[in-house]
Formats: sequence, structure tokens, C-alpha cells
Amino acid sequence: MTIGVVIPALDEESAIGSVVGDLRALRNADDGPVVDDVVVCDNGSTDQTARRATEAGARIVRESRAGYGSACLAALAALRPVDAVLFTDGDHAFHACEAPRLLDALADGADLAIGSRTLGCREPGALTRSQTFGNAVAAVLIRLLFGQRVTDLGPYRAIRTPALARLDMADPAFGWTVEMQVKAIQAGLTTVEVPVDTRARIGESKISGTLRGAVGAGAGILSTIARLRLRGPQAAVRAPEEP
Ligand SMILES: Nc1nc2c(ncn2[C@@H]2O[C@H](COP(=O)(O)OP(=O)(O)O)[C@@H](O)[C@H]2O)c(=O)[nH]1
Ligand SMILES: [Mg+2]
Repeated sequence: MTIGVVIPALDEESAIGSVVGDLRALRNADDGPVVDDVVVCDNGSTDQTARRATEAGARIVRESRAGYGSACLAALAALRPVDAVLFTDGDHAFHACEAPRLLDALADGADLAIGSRTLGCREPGALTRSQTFGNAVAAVLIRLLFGQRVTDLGPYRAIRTPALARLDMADPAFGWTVEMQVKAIQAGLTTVEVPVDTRARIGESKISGTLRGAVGAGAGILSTIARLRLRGPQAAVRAPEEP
């Protein structure tokens, strides 16, 4: 399987070099690279994020529309053709060495492998209270409204490219992660959770560590869940492509 990596990054100059470098350094059993392409989407960083990412071996795209989902969409559009996409954050919260476990889950037949932070070990400070609370609420809602047990909306995840194409991802902001999970349920895709460990991030949180970010993320997640429930499965996903 060829693998492309998507990393949304906003002012992550102190972390992004290690994030990209660690992914680029991963080797499979044949000593070949595990990841074939790494695209960092920078939308509006005022620091050296783009330069550090490029030096470490990533390609950069810039997106003028702010937001986590916009950044992911722009990076996806720039990615070379690959069999599967790995999403990770640019803040050093996740361990690159755990990426092969997410990718193995795809090789074993899953369409979508979500890295669950609640099933893994968390360093002190790795998850804020608002993240833990928001995840718990979202997990209950997904179980009640869509009938699937989930433990996390973790952003560290891998998905097969044809499955991703079916989901017609669109959320420009913080609803992105839950949109993917809920649409995957609606499309009847096979989703598995893989425990991942979480470190305390390098640098300042842009989302859950600020009041504005936490409220925005909470509202974005809840409104996405409500919207997808109201629209129903037919409207939410594309039919599989003809072979
Ligand atoms: N491109 C882009 N990246 C963002 C934006 N907001 C957050 N990020 C990135 O998304 C990832 C997760 O954000 P983070 O601040 O760690 O959120 P937290 O883990 O909820 O505290 C990091 O790589 C951020 O740099 C945004 O508006 N645009
Ligand atoms: Mg983070």
C-alpha cells in the first residue's frame, strides 16, 4: 500500500520538524519508507512552520480559508495518488512509530482505523479536560444516534483512499474528525479503533487549550452530529465507485 500523510499545522514551528522527520524515517520490513508523501497544510502561520516542515521532508500547501477541515481538504487535494491516507497533528502529540499499527489495521481489512487516545496511555497534560469531556459526550451521541461504540474522535487515523472518496468530506472546521467517523458508519464502512499513546504537545494548543477553540470545537462537533443525523445516510455519502 502506498501511504500519504496529511498534517494540518498552524504555528507549529517548534514541533513540525520532528513530526515530519519521524514519519519520514519510518521503515518497513524491506527497509523501504512507510510513507510515500507528506503534505503539511499551513493556513496562516506567522512563524517558521512551512520552512521547518519543508526542511524535514514535507511538501507545503497553503490555504487561505482558516480551519482544521479546510487545511485537511487542501492537503488532500495536493497529495499524490496513494492507496491510503494517514492523518496526524503537527504538535508532536502522537508517536510516528505507532503509524504502522494504524496502517496494519487497514491491511487487515478495515476501511478506517481511528487512533484512540482513551484506549492508550496519556502523558500528564496530553488531553485537556475539555477534550476528554467533549469526546465522552460525542461518544455517547454516536452510540445513541448511529449505533456504534466509539471511544475517541482522535485525529491520528488512517483511511483507505476509495473509502475516503465515498465520504465526500466537507467540514471546514472542527467537525472534520466526527464527520469522517459518522459518515463511515452511514456508508457501512468497517471502522476499527487502535489504541495510541498521547504525549503532551510541543507549543501552544490552538483548539482545546483555549476557551474560544474549545467552545468552537464543541459546537462544531455537536452541530455536525446533528446535521448528519438529520440528513441521513443517503445524502451523506457517495455510492461506491464502479470497479
Ligand atoms: N492548518 C491549520 N491547522 C490547524 C488549525 N487549527 C489547528 N490546527 C492544527 O491542528 C492540529 C491540532 O490542533 P491543536 O492545537 O493541537 O488542538 P488540540 O489537540 O485540540 O489542542 C495541530 O497540528 C494544529 O497546528 C487551523 O485553523 N489551520
Ligand atoms: Mg493537539
